[in-house]
Amino acid sequence: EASAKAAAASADSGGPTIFDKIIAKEIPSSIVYEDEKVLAFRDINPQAPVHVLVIPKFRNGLTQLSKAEPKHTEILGHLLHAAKVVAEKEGIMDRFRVVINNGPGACQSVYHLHLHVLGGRQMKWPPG
Ligand code: DGP
Repeated sequence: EASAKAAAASADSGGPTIFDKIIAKEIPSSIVYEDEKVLAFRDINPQAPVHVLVIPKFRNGLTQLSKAEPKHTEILGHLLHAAKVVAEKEGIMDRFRVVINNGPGACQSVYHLHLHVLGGRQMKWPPG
C-alpha cells in the first residue's frame, strides 16, 4: 500500500488536479468546513478516524509547499487556522496532527497544496 502510493506519486506538472473539480463541486465530497478562501473535506482514503484535507480555493501557484512565496503567507496562515477549526469541529482539539506531504519522496500525489488533519486515534511518532 505505502509503496503503491509512493509509485503513484508524480512530480508537479502545474496542471489542473482533481481538487479543482472538488472545489467546483463537479465531484462530490464530504465538506467539513468552507469559507471564501478554503475548503475542508474528508479524505477519500482515510488514514485515521478523522482525516480531513484543507485546501486553498485558489491555488495561485501553490502546487506544493516548496513553491511558497511571500505572496502566499496570508493563505498559508488561513489554512493553518482552518485546520484548527476543523479539529475543533471534529472534537479532536487535544489530539490531532497536521501534515503536508511535499514532493514524490514524501508521497505527495495531488499537486494542489493541502493540509491533512488527522486524529481520532493514538498517533504514532515518528510518522512513516
Ligand atoms: P497527498 O498524498 O498528500 O498528495 O494527499 C492527497 C490525498 O487526496 C490522498 O490522501 C487522497 C486524497 N484524494 C485524492 N483524490 C480524492 C478525491 O477525489 N476525493 C477526496 N475526498 N480525496 C481525494
